[in-house]
Amino acid sequence: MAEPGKKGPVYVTTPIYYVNDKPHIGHAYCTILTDTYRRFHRLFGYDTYFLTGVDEHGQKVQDAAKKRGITPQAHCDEMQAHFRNLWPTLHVEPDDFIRTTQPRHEMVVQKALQQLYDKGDIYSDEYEGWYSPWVEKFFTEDELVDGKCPETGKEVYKLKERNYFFRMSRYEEALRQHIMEHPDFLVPEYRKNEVLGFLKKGLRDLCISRPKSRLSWGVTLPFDQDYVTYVWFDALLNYVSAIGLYTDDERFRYWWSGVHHFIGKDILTTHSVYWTTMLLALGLPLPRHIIATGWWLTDDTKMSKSLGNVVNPLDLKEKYGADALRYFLMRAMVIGQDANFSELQMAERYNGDLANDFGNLLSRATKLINKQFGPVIPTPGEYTDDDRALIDAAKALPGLVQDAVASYRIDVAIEEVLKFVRSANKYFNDQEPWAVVKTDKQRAATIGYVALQAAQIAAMLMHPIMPQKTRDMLESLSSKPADTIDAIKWGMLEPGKPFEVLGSLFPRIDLKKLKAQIEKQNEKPKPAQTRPEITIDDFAKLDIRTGKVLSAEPVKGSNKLIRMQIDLGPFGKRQIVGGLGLQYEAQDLVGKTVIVLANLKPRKLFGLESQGMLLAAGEGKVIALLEPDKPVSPGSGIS
Ligand code: ME8
Repeated sequence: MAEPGKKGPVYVTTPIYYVNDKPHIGHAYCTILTDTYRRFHRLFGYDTYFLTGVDEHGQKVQDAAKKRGITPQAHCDEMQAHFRNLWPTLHVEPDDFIRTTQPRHEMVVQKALQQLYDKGDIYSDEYEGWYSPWVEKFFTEDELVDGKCPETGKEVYKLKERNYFFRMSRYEEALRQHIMEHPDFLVPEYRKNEVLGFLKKGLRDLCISRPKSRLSWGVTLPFDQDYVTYVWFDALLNYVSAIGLYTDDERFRYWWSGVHHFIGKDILTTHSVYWTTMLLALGLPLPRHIIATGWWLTDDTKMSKSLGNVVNPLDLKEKYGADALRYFLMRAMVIGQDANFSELQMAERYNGDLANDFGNLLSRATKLINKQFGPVIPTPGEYTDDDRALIDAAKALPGLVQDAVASYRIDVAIEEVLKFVRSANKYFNDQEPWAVVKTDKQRAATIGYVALQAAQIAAMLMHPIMPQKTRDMLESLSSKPADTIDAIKWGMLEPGKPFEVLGSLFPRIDLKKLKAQIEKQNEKPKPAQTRPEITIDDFAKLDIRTGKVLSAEPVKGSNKLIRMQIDLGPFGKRQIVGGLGLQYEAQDLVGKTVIVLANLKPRKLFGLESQGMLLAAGEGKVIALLEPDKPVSPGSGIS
């Protein structure tokens, strides 16, 4: 039941992240967004619960652990800490952190599997398809690209395997109907067409198992000990296992009735189709909202570890502070759309919005009042029309913020607060309290109070975005973050209470220096210089030909030199002595077709005449003999 006086439940979830990856800015974004959304709803008076966690089963984890020579469990125990420990440093405060290897979760997965098996929604069947070991997936004939794995372009193999299937097709119509009847189910709404398009192709049943002979790191099927369930069937259930499905029905029903899944658009199908049909089959209500975010890109490409273009949230946090990072991520992205990540843009916003506008209001007002009246919140006198204009804007602000957040426009909510802060800064400038104080102390006190009250309101409304900085600001005014939005009222700032003049809340970033740094990082190393130019006539002087190695033996007394007899076809046989001994065993060279510089002046090495030179690539430890990529006869010319 909701706590007395609270609005209904808002249960927010992030995807559970693959434990094998290190968290990057994309993971941080989705988690900070969920945290922010939760903090806003707590402020709006809702009863809230926030779940995040990690996805620990699957082939990649099993393989990574094997490579390290440790158990998958030990590997997971270590890796999950990257995520668990990151969140508090970014002022993210989940209520629970779930791991799919926890018994509380595995128990729910097994019960759900059994329930669906008993009801005939899971069945076993022989599956034949093109299997790509590189991505551990089966593909149909028409999904292949030029007969190869569509994701890696590598070889695929025809594989027949008995597996278990979830009768997803049975729920196609019910899902379509739900989507049509609930326009706010998928956020942004335009995602609806994507999912309906997917359904239009016809839902196939979903393979949900892997034989243990292939993959053992998973949850065992309760009705067949030789199989584990495949990643998604396991992972998606985290959302319900964490809140008491099968163990605490009242708790489960309560939180489940207000669930908001925050996910990236890459996993929209798994959430809006696999997960929803699983829920329909289990007889459970569908999620209230699935919010699919866009991607952070670098140079218009999705960040991914394999591309090596990821931005590390910890680096940015060290440089700008967690709150400034949160501010940028929430301000710069419109939920659902992609955005390019640029540190320079982040620094520009930081200087413009936070140092110049948001932090400046409080800092200027407290400094001036302190100078004129001492560190005590002044008592306002009668308000003028100018004061009233700002007061009206302040009174409207909580409603504007609430509306923007309710329509998932956190960027707009921030902009509303910033707009207000800018007008408060302008008000302070225009009123010139530093001049007014000379003739009218009361008026100067009123201006001071109005500015401080405006700063307090702005800080309270910005608290969900920047929890620590705003707390510092509020504490400096003998205040604290508001418990509910209704408490954010003009006049709540108490005259007579002490305040503290804070040092710079958002010290300015030196953009010139940053630009220089970035330029330096992006500087491409100058290409190495080749040897001086030659003409084609110079090149034509070289007589390069293919040759076949007839015999090869190490040269006595040398650890490097190998003496070879090479057949140059019409040009006869040659003895060539080459320094290949550290790279090749002499006998392995016999039979190879090599490339020979045939008109090199002979010279003696260890008393043996070498009548030419073999061409090889590389230097130092790696030397590779050049070879034609098709058979050619000895003595063929090279041009
Ligand atoms: O998919 N921009 O985990 P995952 C924005 N374990 N968000 C991004 C992003 C980017 N460049 N890259 C990743 C999985 N994300 C499954 C989920 S849930 C039952 C199982 C975010 O570690 C985005 O939210 O690959 C995306 O959906 C999530 O990270 C995927 O994390």
